[in-house]
This record gives sequence, C-alpha cells and structure tokens, in this order.
Amino acid sequence: MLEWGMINTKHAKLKAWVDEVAGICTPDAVVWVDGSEAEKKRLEKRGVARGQLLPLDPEKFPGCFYSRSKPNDVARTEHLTYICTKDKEAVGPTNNWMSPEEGYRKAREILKGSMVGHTLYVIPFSMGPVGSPFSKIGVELTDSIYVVLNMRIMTRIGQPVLDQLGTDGEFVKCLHSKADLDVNKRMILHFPEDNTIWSVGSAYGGNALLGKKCLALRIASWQARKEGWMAEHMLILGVEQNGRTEYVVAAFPSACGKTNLAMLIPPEGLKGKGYKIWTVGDDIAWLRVGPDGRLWACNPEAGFFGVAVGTNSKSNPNAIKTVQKNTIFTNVLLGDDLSVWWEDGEGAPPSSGTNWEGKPWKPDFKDKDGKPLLGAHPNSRFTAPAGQCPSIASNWEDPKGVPISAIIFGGRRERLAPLVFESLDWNHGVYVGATVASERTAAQTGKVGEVRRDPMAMLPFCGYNMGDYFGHWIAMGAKIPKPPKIFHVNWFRKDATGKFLWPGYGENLRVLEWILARARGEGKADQTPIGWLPAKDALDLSGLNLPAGALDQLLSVKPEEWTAELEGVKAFFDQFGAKLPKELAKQFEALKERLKTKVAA
Ligand code: GTP
Ligand code: SPV
Ligand code: MN
Repeated sequence: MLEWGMINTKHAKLKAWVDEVAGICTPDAVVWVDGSEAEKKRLEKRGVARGQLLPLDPEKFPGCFYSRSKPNDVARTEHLTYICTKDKEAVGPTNNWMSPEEGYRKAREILKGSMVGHTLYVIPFSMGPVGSPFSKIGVELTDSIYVVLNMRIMTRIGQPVLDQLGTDGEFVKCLHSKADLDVNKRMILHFPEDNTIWSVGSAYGGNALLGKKCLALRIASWQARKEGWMAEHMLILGVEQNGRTEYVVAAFPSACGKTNLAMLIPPEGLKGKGYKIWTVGDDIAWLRVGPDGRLWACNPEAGFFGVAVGTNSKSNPNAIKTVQKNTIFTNVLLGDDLSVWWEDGEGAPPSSGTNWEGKPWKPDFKDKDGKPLLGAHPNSRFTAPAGQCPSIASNWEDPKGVPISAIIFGGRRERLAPLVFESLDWNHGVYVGATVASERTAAQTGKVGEVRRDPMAMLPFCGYNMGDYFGHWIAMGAKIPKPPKIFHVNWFRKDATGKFLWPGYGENLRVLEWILARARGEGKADQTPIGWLPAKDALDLSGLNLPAGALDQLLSVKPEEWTAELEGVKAFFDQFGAKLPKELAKQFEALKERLKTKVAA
C-alpha cells in the first residue's frame, strides 16, 4: 500500500492499529499527517481538485476555503450518538447505550471497504498544548481532507505530537469514515473503556472532528471523573481592569452565546471604566484544582468552530476580524464572486450565488413556502485559528490555565429565569447547573425552540451517567479549598410582544461586572428563594436607556412560576433513581420550602 508522508514513529501499537484499520477500510493509500505548511498546501490542492473545497477570493479572503456538507448532515445527530460500555447503567438515562460488541460489529459492517478509492489520513493530535501534563493525545484516522484541515486548526497536530507519544504513550484511538454519508448508516460511537471513538457516515463538525465533543468532552468527562478533574462545555474569558485580570467560565448550551461572550467588546456606556476582555476559549474548558486551592481552567482547543449566522461587526466584531484569513467556512452562502455571506452577517449579500444546499441563490429568491430562501444554514460554521482573534489572551496556551473567580450557567429562556442570579453556595450552584433548561437551537437535529433540560449544557456531551456526573460536581466542591462562586444568567428573556428585554452581546459586561464584584465579596444583592439577585441599583446601566419597566421584568422572580418549574425538575431527577446525589434531592426540597415561605409572605 502506498504510504505518503514520513512515518516518524516507533510506536508499535499505533502502527499496528493503523494497519488493522487499513485492513478493515481498505483505503488506496495511507498518509501520515506531519502538520507542515507544505503538507497543508498539498492537502488544500487535493481537496480542491476533488471538489471538496473551494478557495475564496484570495485578495479578500486570503487562505480561506468554502465547504458544503450534505443537506442531511449539517448538525450533530444526538439520536445516532452512543456510549458503548459493558454495563448499561454506566451511561445513564440521558445517553444512548449500546454494548461494545454490538457497536463494533455494526460500525465494522459500514466501515468494511468504506475507503476504497480514498486515502486514509493519520492525524496525531493533542488536546491542550503539546507536552503539557494536562493535555490528552488522540490519533484520528479519517478519509476526509476537510477533517484533516479542520483538525489542523482546532487542535495541535503532526510530528510534535508523535514525538510526545514516544514509543508507548497513551492515546485515544479515533476512527472516522465518511462512508457513504447515509443518515441511515450513521453512528457516532464512544468506547470509554477502550479509549476509542468510532464515527461513521457524517462529515459534520461535532460528529467528525473527533478531538472536540467526542474526545474533549465525552471521553474526557469519563477520564476526569476517574482522575479528579472536570471536562466542561464552557467558554473561558478574562476581564481586565486597573491592571487586574479576573477569569470566569460559562456553560451555555450549543448556539446560546459562548463564542459571543468569550469575545465580548466593552459597551460604549462602560468605556470610561477601562475594561479589557481577553478570550481564553469559546467552547470547552478542562478544570483542575491548582496548588493555591483555586479552580484553574485550560482550553484544550486551538481554534474556534463558531456559528456563522448572526455574526456581524455589531454582535461580534472580534469574530469577524478572526475569520478574515485562514478560515474554513461550512454551509454558508457562496457568492459568485467567491465571497461568503450569511443571514445577519456583514455587509450586503452578493448579487447572486449558491446557497448552503447548493441551490442557485439571489437576495429575492423564495423557498417553496414563499419565505426568503436561506443563503446559509442556521448552523453554518467558521473554523478559524484562535491565535487570530484580536482579543486572544496572551496566556491562552499556558498549560497551568487561568484561575477562575466565577462559574456561570445559562440557557435560552423566554420566561422564568431572570437576567442573573447568584447561588447560595457550591452545592446550591450545582443544583442550579443541574436544572438548566434551554430552548433547542439548530446546532442539533430536532425541533428548534422546544424547552429541554440541558444540565450544565452537557446533556449531549457527558460520557457517563449524569447522576454520577452530578455526584462528581458535588465531590469536586469538597476538594476545592477556594471554590469559585456559581451564577446563572439568561440573555434571552422576552417581553409580552416577543422582543428580547436585554440588549445582550457587549452589554453583557454589565452583568459580568456584578458577578465579579460578588465573587470578590462586594456588590449589592437581594435574597430571593432562588438565590441572590442584583439589588435595584447594583447593575451599572449607564448609557443603556432600557425601556421603562424592562429592568423590573428582567429581575423579577415569581415564586409561583418557579414552583411550577419544580414539576419538570422532579421528573428529570426521577430518571436517575438511586444515582441522583442525595445532596441534589436536598437542594430540591430546600428550594421548594423557600418558595412556599415566599408565597405565604
Ligand atoms: P456552540 O458553538 O454551538 O457551542 O455555541 P455557542 O454557545 O458558542 O454559540 P454562539 O456564541 O455562537 O451563539 C450563537 C447564537 O446566540 C446566535 O443566534 C446569537 O445571535 C445568539 N446570542 C449570543 N449572545 C447573545 C446575547 O447576548 N443576546 C441575544 N439575544 N442573543 C445572543
Ligand atoms: C456545539 O454544537 O455545541 C458546537 C458545535 O460547539 S459541534 O462541535 O459541532 O458540536
Ligand atoms: Mn459547543
């Protein structure tokens, strides 16, 4: 078999595994990815020649490519995502389970000969800086050039990783094949007991870039529980003022504002306060207890795989600047002038182009229901190197990570959840995280808008029984001598006419400001049954001009609505049976009592 690229490794197990997979998938060639610039150019050329990539206008978008996936392959498919363990209980009621035997057998059927006529690429990658004691190494075998080029941006790849692995280093075995991209033969399988991931039949980001959700969350969460740390679906950002920088992490469900918050630009009204915001990560945080007794966070990724639709120089100027070069755009509108565009994007759309489905597109075109024909899919994405972000923190690759002052949970709730509240203590904060609910977005297939429970924004990403996961959160609290405070935010509350009550985006710094003050033991707050809310004048709203009554609505807590919410929480918790930590049942009862007292008062 043709071997292309240098195989500079003496790792016998790795080589044997590559041979074994090549034996199943029977590619025409095996290529070891070294991560060099020359290799990148070669791959881009090949991708273009095979019609998988299109170079954009080199003047306007240097180093950028366009890619379109199949219309039925544009989001994560949670119903086709499995955790395969010996014991079904290990994955719990919120994950799909399959036995490892069945998983391997079914996927092997699809993988057999799936790479005939294609090349198998071997991508050694590191989640976290190469060589950091906190990093985890994976090797992804894939038949997709798109995957190789995306992994090159999202992770650290190539020879340095092989060097780090040495002759017998541990790695996660990641196998990906597009196969025939048939949704009926699509499976995203995780074998945490074997340190293995097999993904077949999809080329969409979260299903195919196996370092991201599959390794850095599902497999890592399993390892983290065993090893005493945390793998979370969180952004990491630093807030600098007067020479001091404080860091927060925030867990919001997919397409609920992590990238936006991570790259926030201080709003006009707070300009005089001299804030600077530093981006450390926009999607995943690995958290450990540091020698100083605080919780420290690292971003295991090296790039951003961000939602394109809605990104413009008003909502997220730093993201717009980040994607001007060396970026891969997936499922956006391709202009005939080799430009890209998306709804609520930047500038005027091109006069004509091809939309995400490959259909001819002009600004006035309508779909079959008479609605404007979408240029970009709502879950269209950009893949861009983190280092290109103007707000990237100078210490974003520090293997120690950054010390965390506050943990923020949030969801997309039209009603109920106030703009912000602070939990009473760590265990109550875990309850708040465990009961997050959010309206579904386009980031996963399914009905958009429906409210579902998404604890810690990890529902689709926790690699084991969520009852045990809640227990792990409780246990971690006891192990952190100086724990961060835990908050909940909601940027998405609406008024009676369906308009957002809070302007969001940069203005969210006003909420962060209060959160950080509270974390320091400052900032005024009023106690309510659900936790501490900002006192009437505690948020700095200078220059904001909120409509009359908006702030009252944003900060209102109606005990009867929260009492009604308890029903859904109970049903959700009941699924876990004996796995639900007693502490959470206690928190539930305590909240119920506090709500009663308040109603009576
Ligand atoms: P994943 O990459 O899927 O994990 O998502 P993410 O959490 O990084 O999502 P992102 O920041 O890309 O959020 C995208 C969606 O949230 C877009 O529809 C934005 O318009 C919307 N959004 C982000 N921040 C705000 C905000 O402060 N207010 C409002 N109303 N919408 C927001
Ligand atoms: C998400 O859906 O939460 C994402 C995109 O960040 S993906 O990597 O596709 O999961
Ligand atoms: Mn995400």
